[in-house]
Amino acid sequence: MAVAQHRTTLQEYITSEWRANGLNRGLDAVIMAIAEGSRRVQLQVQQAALADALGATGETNVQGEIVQRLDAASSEIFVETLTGSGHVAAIGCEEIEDPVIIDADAADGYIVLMDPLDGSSNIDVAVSIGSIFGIWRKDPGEVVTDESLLRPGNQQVAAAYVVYGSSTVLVLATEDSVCGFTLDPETGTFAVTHPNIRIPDDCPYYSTNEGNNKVLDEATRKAIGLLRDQYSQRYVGSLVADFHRNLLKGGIFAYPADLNRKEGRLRLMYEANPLGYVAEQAGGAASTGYGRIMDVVPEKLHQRTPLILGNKDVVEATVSVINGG
Ligand code: AHM
Ligand code: MG
Repeated sequence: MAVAQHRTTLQEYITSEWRANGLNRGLDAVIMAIAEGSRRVQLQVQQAALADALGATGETNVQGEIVQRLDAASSEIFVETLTGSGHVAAIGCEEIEDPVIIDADAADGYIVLMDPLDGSSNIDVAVSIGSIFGIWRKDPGEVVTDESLLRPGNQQVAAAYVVYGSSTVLVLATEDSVCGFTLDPETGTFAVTHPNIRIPDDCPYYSTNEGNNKVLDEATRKAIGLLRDQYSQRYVGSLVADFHRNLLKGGIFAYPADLNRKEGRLRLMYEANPLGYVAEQAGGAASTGYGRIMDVVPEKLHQRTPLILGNKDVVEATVSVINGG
């Protein structure tokens, strides 16, 4: 095999590009903690069946959902690596009912909201899953409390997600850029493979759970019908994987409110806000169906939201139809 070219590692990227641009202090340590956690989680994902680590823990989380053993293991790993970064004041996690306050008055401290293992229904069947992180900066002098986690998405300073798929890819969005890094499983390092990600102008795909069609209101059913008429469907059932494909290839993801779930299915703070931030930084858009995701003022850590996410013009057209346009 030909010798691979040297690629900029995540650490080099942060050091050379971010520091030069006046990176928020301490954010580099938080990102490297996410990368280290992801490396460890992907090892567990790869080895889960061999290690008898698949299946459920027997517990349900705060949303009443069955906790898979890898959900719990991933949560523990990221809490450990983020705590070790020395710059995380608090963590909010899908699998943990209350905020985890690490260091309430940490200097250069951050608040991280995470879904440590997204796509739980795909864990046991070797289908792509992922991790999602929204990152907020604690105010100088602020002593973090549980309420401090309830910040709107428009105050995020960065967001990241990781796809554990046929390769492991970490996508990092800051106010400067969106960049993708692929894990080299032999060295355990992430290197730049997708610089300056912009969502393509074309939108070949729509991603939605068609099984929910029967519980949509008339306007939303019409909006989904228009997507069906125009685009090819791709639906993995892991939000991270569906979003990643649509970000690189063009596409729209829709999990709208329905008659049974007026509040939506997905979680605002650690699914919709971070991916909304990535989408917007890459030229896309994220909506509840009624307004911008990142402008929602959160009331609860685990609150749900409808989510329409992807190519800006297609998101806007879909939202318009949902609202009777
Ligand atoms: P999870 O965080 O418990 O894995 O649930 C969220 C997942 C998303 O990854 C995915 O988009 C959605 O649930 C799929 O839901 P459905 O099975 O209703 O289509
Ligand atoms: Mg999830």
